[in-house]
Amino acid sequence: MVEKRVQPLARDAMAYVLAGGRGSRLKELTDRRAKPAVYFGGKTRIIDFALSNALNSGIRRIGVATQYKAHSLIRHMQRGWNFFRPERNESFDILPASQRVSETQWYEGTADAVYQNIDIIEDYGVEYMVILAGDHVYKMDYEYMLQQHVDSGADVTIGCLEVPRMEAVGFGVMHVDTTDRIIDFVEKPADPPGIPGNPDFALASMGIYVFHTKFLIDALRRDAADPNSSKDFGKDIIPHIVKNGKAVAHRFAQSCVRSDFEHEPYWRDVGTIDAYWQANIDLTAVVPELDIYDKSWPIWTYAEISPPAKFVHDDESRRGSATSSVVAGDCIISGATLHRSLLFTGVRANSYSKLDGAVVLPSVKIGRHAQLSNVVIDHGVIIPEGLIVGEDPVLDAKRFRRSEGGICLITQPMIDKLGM
Ligand code: ADQ
Ligand code: ADP
Repeated sequence: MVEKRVQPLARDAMAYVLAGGRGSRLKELTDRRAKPAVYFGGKTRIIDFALSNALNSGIRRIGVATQYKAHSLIRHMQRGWNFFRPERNESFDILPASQRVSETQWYEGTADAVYQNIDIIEDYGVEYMVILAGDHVYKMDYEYMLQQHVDSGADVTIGCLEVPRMEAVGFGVMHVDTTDRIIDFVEKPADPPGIPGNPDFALASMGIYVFHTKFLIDALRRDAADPNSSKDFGKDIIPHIVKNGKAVAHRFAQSCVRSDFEHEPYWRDVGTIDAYWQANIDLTAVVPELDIYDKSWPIWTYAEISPPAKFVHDDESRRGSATSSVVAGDCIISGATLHRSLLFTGVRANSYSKLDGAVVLPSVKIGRHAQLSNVVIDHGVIIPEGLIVGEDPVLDAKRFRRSEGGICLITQPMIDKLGM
């Protein structure tokens, strides 16, 4: 008799995506939408990476906790992530902070964003919970992490990355023994401890946790009853388990999904204008570090059905061309020149305009003779004729949000103030 294949653990897991944080270091880009809803890579939004990872890993039950400026995010998920069928034991729940536990409360911290929906989680009756952050760009097969969790008998398994030591100030940092059991965990230390034998690097938490559901629920209830707790995974739940239970580190390198093109494990926070610009522009490289064309690990999204991109090049020396660029559907490059730029759906670039190092969000219109370098242009902005950005740093900083790295974020209110 043929032996039945063992069911993947992912089929008995729920992915719970925390998508309520603002991402304030993205400045005006998150004025109207939460960080997970920010556009990334020409067609997708940041949250599509965590959601696609869950789906590609075999997880069929997903919950997304939203809070800050959730409209754009909710609309995106309603349009693009609406194919789950209860008849097939699948579900996709959007869980806005809705004062379900007490009438006055929003989600206080990340643990509270799960605690307030315990009844929903219990209803699913799944064995494992995979807690994810909705605001990172990476490809990962969570099945490996689930397997490690079960094999090691851990109370919690934490996804972790090696990062340069001083960059670890923004992360939870852990100390592990030779079996990768976590013996110490400090949330956002001012002076992060290095890895023994590799002191210039620290082991940073990716904010990804696997629990047995029952253990998680007990931990959340205990934490909720503690008046001194800030109800946060990184500050409260995880340090408590490290001290009183068994916490194990899962190395991202073991479960990161890489195509033939990708040499290093790829994970980006894209939490600042500079990091956001860089990660998008990186996709225009000859061989990008992140392969978004890998059919074995597709990044699912909502994308409008759009006509093809068009490049208009005529006899009146209006040269519509793009080199080293990524251009989505419904763009019309009419006598404009693009280099090392990434255009989302529906951008119009008019004659004699020039873009170099431009990340252009959907539906932007670029007027004739505009010259823009090293910019991020927000959704729907209308760039006036002849606008020049990227030549005079002092003037740019007065008019736009100019980052430390010299990238200008351009939004419509900033353009309106110019009176051009
Ligand atoms: P932070 O990066 O500071 O630390 P945090 O602000 O706790 O992250 O947010 C984690 C996730 O939860 C984000 O996806 C955010 O959008 C979401 N979120 C925040 N507040 C929320 C709320 N009230 N309701 C719903 N969702 C909310 C965490 C860990 C660190 C780890 C880093 C890795 O605490 O230990 O190193 O993530 O980025
Ligand atoms: P997306 O994030 O999908 O690009 P928009 O940029 O259209 O969406 O808007 C994000 C959120 O801000 C939506 O909730 C939208 O209704 C709201 N919004 C859009 N334009 C304005 C505006 N001018 N003033 C206030 N809110 C706006």
